[in-house]
Amino acid sequence: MIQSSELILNPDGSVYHLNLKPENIAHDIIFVGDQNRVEKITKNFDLIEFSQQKREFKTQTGLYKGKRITVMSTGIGPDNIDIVMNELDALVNIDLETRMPKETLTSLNIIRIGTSGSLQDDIPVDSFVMSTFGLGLDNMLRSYLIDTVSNSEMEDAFIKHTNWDLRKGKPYVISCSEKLEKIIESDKMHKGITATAGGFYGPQGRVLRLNIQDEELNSKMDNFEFEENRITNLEMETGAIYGLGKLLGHECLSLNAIIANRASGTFSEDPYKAVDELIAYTLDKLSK
Ligand code: R1P
Repeated sequence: MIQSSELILNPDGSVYHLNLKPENIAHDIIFVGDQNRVEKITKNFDLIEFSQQKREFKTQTGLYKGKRITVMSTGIGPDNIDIVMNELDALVNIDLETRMPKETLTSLNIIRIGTSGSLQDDIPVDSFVMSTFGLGLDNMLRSYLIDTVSNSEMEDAFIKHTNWDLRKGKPYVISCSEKLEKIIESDKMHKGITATAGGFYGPQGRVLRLNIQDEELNSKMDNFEFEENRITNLEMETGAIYGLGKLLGHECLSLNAIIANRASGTFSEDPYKAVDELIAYTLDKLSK
């Protein structure tokens, strides 16, 4: 039995941070970072059956062309993903009354619709990237036993190529769901490795007033290649979603609207339009 200090439930029986009960979520789930992006998706729904918000975690469940979908904001960063993935998994795979893991496990389909900065000149602002791998630079996942799900060869190649300082922790590499990749892919999507940083400024090579440990890191990431995979973009959630998804048995795919190009130093003139187009693209693919 899982103790109440470990799996915390609210007085109404909902999970602690997400404030959700098992019946509130669909098996197809869309993650967004920004809570204001949830309704940009659900305004396209035929109906919304459930809405909830606690802190940055806003959830709506409804029907899109007859398909039940939950849309949820995760907020920013891998630490939030730890909360969201564990509590979502608890909703389907732990009996919240007996506090025992279920014998028959449920696998959720989880798609992130995020924003991101491209590292490559040929992936311009307003384009879309599908993350075939998540490269976690953030360390969150290293609290779990990840050897069975991580790609240690690519990790080692990345560490060598960038001369990575292991005092910052050890990068990890996790692949996307091939099942979801097949459903969502098309010519419109760039594909590549998405690097996930544990912060927005120094951890992504941005210098305002502080010196950073490795000023060359972005350009070294830009020319990293492993078995014809290159690093396309940099954001803050994908590696953590892929890692916890693989460990817990869920299918996960991360899609990003490119709103900044770090190689050329440009930013989208209309980032909301790029996100709206990625939302329309994803809903269309999911409803087929
Ligand atoms: C940083 O501004 C945030 O934007 C990106 C990053 O991953 C980080 O969460 O994604 P979202 O727009 O989905 O939040």
